[in-house]
Amino acid sequence: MNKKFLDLGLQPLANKYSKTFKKPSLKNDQLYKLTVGFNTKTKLVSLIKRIPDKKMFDGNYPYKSSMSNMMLNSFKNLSNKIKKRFKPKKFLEIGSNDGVLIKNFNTNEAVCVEPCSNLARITKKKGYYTYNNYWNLSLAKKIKHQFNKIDVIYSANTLTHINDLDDVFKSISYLLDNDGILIIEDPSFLECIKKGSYDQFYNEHIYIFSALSVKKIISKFNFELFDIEKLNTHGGSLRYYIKKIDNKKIKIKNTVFKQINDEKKFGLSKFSTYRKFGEDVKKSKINLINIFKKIKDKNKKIIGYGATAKASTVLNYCNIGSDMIDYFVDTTPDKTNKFMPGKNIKILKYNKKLLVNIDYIYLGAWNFKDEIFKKEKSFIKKGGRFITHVPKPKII
Ligand code: JHZ
Repeated sequence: MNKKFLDLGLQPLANKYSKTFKKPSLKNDQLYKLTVGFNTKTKLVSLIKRIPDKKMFDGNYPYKSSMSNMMLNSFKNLSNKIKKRFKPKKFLEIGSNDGVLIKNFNTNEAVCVEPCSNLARITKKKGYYTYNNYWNLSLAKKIKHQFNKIDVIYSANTLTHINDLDDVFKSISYLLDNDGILIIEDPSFLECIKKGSYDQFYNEHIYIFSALSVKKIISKFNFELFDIEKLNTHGGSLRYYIKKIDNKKIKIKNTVFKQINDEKKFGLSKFSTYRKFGEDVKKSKINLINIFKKIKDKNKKIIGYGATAKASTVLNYCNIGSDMIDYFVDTTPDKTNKFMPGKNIKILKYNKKLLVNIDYIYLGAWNFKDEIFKKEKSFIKKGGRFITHVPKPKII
């Protein structure tokens, strides 16, 4: 039932930035085949080969959600909204990262779940009850024992990272109060197709959700969608509001029918749409490589901006290395002075001086384009240009 539609070749683990560069090898299990399939029955898009959790989410996870103003604002607004709309007495976040959302709650009203110990330590230090565990049924039982039921469970960019979705929703159903609310947000597959952002796929993103697929999975656990919000974070995400079917106090909003309708109209129920996306990605690769080659033929200097997991997919799929990109700049301390996964391109700590005498910047963090353009006005003023592959490979 899981029909392959996208082949992104051999890829290293994204988010594994090493201090010294060594070409990853298949033999040492440092490369894996990144292929993506569509399940015609469940409508779920998923990676065909999965990597064990422990290889990805450990005590050295470098990504911190607090690294951008856009995310700080988005989470601040959301916490106000949750407090106003649902008034939770006990709020739980699955995948609390560095506490970017939870810090807007009091320590006695919020509980964190975070498998990466370096991140769990941050929220623990701030006084939040933090379980340094993977999300699963035995953890849900432990939390229930300690706190009884939870009335709002929230998870952003996390559930799509967990292999066993049945266990995910079964555990949530176990812990969530009968009148409780589950809110999840993740990149939208519809936006991914519209934007040609194939780089949403890397080892960590086992699934890319659509409203169609979420509706199907949650129905197995007696849940239903009652509201959907469109977000511009992470290149276009959806925030799904979910309740237990037996809870009749909450009415289902039109946003749910509208999103599902839009997805059906676009063709997200049909394999042919996915197959076409796979073909478009091949063209995107050729066009991006041509842009880089043309620029390099003129001996111009290119650097990368935002050493994202997404950029790792693009560089490895398109085979773009240090012959094209001199270095990446990034604000994340744990990525500094390391190499892009699979490529001998160094990541330097962001500093405006690193943009001087640079002709082109490849936007690794294209999802923060507006924030970056605002920050780099002087680069643009001096004639500097950006390269992106979203929605089509081009120079801006
Ligand atoms: P960003 C990560 O993906 C991994 P990535 C993960 N699997 C996931 O699902 C998503 O996040 C949500 C830097 N930056 O958010 C900071 C600057 O240097 O697109 C980050 O390293 N300067 C959990 O890695 C990177 O860019 C800036 O001005 O694809 C952004 O990474 C800004 C705005 C960002 O996620």
